[in-house]
Amino acid sequence: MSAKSPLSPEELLHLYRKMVQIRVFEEQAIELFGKGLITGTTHPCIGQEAISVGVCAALGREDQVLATYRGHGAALAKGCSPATIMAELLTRTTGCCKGRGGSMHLCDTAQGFLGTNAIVAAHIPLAGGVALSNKLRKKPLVTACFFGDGASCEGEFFETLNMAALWKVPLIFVCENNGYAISVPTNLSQATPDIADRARGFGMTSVVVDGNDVVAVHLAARAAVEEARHGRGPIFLECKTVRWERHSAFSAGRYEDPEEAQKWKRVDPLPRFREMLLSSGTAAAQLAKVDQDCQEEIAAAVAFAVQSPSPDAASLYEGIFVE
Ligand SMILES: Cc1ncc(C[n+]2csc(CCOP(=O)(O)OP(=O)(O)O)c2C)c(N)n1
Repeated sequence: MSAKSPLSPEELLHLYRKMVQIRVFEEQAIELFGKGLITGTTHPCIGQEAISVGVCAALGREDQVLATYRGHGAALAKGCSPATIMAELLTRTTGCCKGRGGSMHLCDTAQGFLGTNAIVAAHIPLAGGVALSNKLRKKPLVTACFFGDGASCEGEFFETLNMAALWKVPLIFVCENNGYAISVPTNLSQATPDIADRARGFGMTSVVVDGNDVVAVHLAARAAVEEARHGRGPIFLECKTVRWERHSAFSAGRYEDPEEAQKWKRVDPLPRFREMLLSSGTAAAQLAKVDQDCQEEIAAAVAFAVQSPSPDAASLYEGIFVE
């Protein structure tokens, strides 16, 4: 199986398992949203799984990740439990943030998952601060920060690139360029086709990678982690992908052209990777077993979340102030 791949069969299967886990999780989240069990909204990362999985598989357990409101995949890829993430989506007491955060505010510091953020680009300077802290404290940790193409138009994006490059902090900027910010296509908001070019302007190593090819993302991330870990960071990875049929599980940012809404399916990273594994010798039964395991794991996560209690009104002020 691995004759042509630089990755071992175990590594390839791990990437596949994580991608399926995230896909099934997101499908269930959409279903629960439809049933009214997720209040507010939720932003699936369907079709973008290869990015979070490829990057997080290159990180160690103590390395840190910050992500956006489209961050369920990053949380799972970093090793957070599907049950506690699902419970958080349903704002239950058993959620990773005790039901205080919901879909857009996930955090599990024990897994090095430092949080998702509903404010576009707000976590980018936070990630810069985390990486600077690691550098000043001489901790050999790498921080990865996921964000979208829309976020790369915010001022704090540029400020963080500048300071991170100036201070050589161990940070990997991971731009998930899915071509849209809600309803605005990148060709109407970006002056240059490659966002990676902006990072080069700050003197940073900057790579454009096919974000729908999990192996390509993983190899690029491995190289980036190696650089950052040895003081040669920060590194910029622009992962080109295609957004799912709408911005969120709510109707926002729906493509007007039904043909465009299906575009992500033509480049869907999951069947593509499955094909690659099958053609290089992985047994279909082995992949089917992974699919089945993930279905069962996420069904158990949903049952756990649905059966968990909502927070008591009397606990409203708990966990807000530092004692
Ligand atoms: C500072 C700020 N401005 C606007 C919004 C509203 N908003 C939510 S998501 C979004 C689009 C962001 O697009 P992008 O960064 O490309 O990420 P994607 O949703 O495509 O993953 C906007 C404008 C917000 N949450 N925060």
